[in-house]
Amino acid sequence: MKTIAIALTGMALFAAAPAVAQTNLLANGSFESGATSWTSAGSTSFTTAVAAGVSVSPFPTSAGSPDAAGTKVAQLLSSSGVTPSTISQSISVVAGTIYSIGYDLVLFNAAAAGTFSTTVKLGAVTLAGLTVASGSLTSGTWVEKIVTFKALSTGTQALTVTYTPTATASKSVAVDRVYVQNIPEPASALLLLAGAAGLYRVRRRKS
Ligand SMILES: [Ca+2]
Repeated sequence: MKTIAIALTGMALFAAAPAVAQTNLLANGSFESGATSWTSAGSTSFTTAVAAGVSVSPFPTSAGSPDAAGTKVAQLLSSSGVTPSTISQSISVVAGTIYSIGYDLVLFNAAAAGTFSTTVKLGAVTLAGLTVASGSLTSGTWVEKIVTFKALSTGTQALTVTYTPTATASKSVAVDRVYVQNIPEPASALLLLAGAAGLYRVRRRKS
């Protein structure tokens, strides 16, 4: 009976805890399902990293993304002039909640003329810490960008990654592991730990 009680306690704690951390609020944030769940404009391609002429590894080891790198990326190109290319996906955010938002990107087609900048917006807000200029990138080396963001209103917001080239044959970028995750409040994290401890004790008793 005692074992069952502990198990139920553990489950109750898990159930009481809010959204589990390390879950990406974006679907298909690593583009392993191609364009699924994303809206795109301009010149974009959802393809293998090999086709983009870059390697998918090594990624930064301090990655904040919950998604595996996999084999596919989103390429943002400039083959239709200097029109910006965008990928975007809508998510629900809650006022007062703090989110961790980030992505990985890599420069390819480095020999091309021109430059680009890549920016990320949530709704109408530009997430300044996620802006990358091509001049700061080394071809073939993945860079990870992360910011924290506190939502000021509740509702649906589009997360948009925009690539803005300065020339038709501009250097291009591949993007991977785009994510938005809740940062759990300390109380939530403690509840999760307590739940995990309860389950661990049950397993110990059964073995
Ligand atoms: Ca991927």
